[in-house]
Amino acid sequence: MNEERGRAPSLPPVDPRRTDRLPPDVVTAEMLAGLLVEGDHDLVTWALRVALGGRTREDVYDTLVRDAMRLVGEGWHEGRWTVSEEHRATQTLIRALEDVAPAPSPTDRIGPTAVLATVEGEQHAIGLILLEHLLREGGWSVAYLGQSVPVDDLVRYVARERCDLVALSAALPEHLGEVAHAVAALRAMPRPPAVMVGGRVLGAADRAGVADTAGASGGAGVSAGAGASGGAGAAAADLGADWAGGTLRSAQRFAANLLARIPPPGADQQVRPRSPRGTRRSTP
Ligand code: B12
Repeated sequence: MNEERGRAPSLPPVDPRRTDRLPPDVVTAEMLAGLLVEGDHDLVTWALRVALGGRTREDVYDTLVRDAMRLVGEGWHEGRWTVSEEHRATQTLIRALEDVAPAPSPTDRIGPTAVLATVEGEQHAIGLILLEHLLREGGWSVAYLGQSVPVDDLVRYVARERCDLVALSAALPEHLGEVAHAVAALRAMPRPPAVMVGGRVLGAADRAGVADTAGASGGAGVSAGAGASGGAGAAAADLGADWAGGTLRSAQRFAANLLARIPPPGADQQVRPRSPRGTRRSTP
């Protein structure tokens, strides 16, 4: 039928509710990018579930999801896909990620708090959504503030909520100055949180280098990993953060080491509201 109308069938018939008996590498970045640009929510969720069924979450996020969005960006940059198609891909990914997010657990309410934000002007925030999933699985209570948070406001929030970790993300080099400003303001607080910085601007060269370095020395107050990835690493070191790098894999180890050092909650620990789900569907 499709051929008669001149349209090639793009996929074998699949039931998006079933992900069993499929090897995870069936899903490629090219396939995922195509599904994202089509805005096919069900099949994007299916593809992510298949991949997550056989690979670690950090691996799927650091490679498959990142590479698929890189392909979306290239298609947009080269004029093969329109701005609307890029936006649809972005929104489809954000929605599908809600479907594959880790199930709520008690630590969502009582774990130490990590705050995730981009600095003022920076709109690229999908990396932080991915990081939220990993931190929640690792025992953190996560406050995802999203895009473009003014530094003064961020500092007030961190003080009021007594947060232990702040993660900032940046994709564009022109925002590194604001990131450095945010890091300095956070470190000057009476009860400073650990600060980690990541994002596209820090490159992907650390897929090998930073991961190893962070594993060896990651922990609160340690500049782990920044030096290992050449130019991007040097820029990261200049930011003054406790940790800086380009992959979730290596950040996860830093966060786990930090968590292990935070004393368990006392009897007076307050149960916090869980981050609302389903609120990220539009870009403010
Ligand atoms: C989606 C997208 C957008 C969306 C973002 C929506 C959103 N809610 O996030 C919108 C439409 C808003 C957007 C806007 C723009 N964009 Co844009 N965008 C992209 C695109 C296609 C995908 C980004 C993405 O989500 N990638 C997927 C995630 C998973 O990858 P990631 O961010 O790198 O995150 C990974 C790591 O970096 C890490 N990570 C990320 N953050 C953190 C944080 C911590 C703490 C840690 C540990 C790790 C970590 O984890 C992730 C997994 O490994 C990229 C293309 C690309 N190559 O990435 C262009 C791209 C980044 N955009 C680009 C541009 C030019 C723009 C605009 C200037 C376009 C314009 N003219 O308006 C604006 C700038 C907006 C602004 N002021 O910030 C360029 C940047 C070029 C450059 N200078 O480097 C790119 C590369 C496209 C291109 N090829 O030209 N964009």
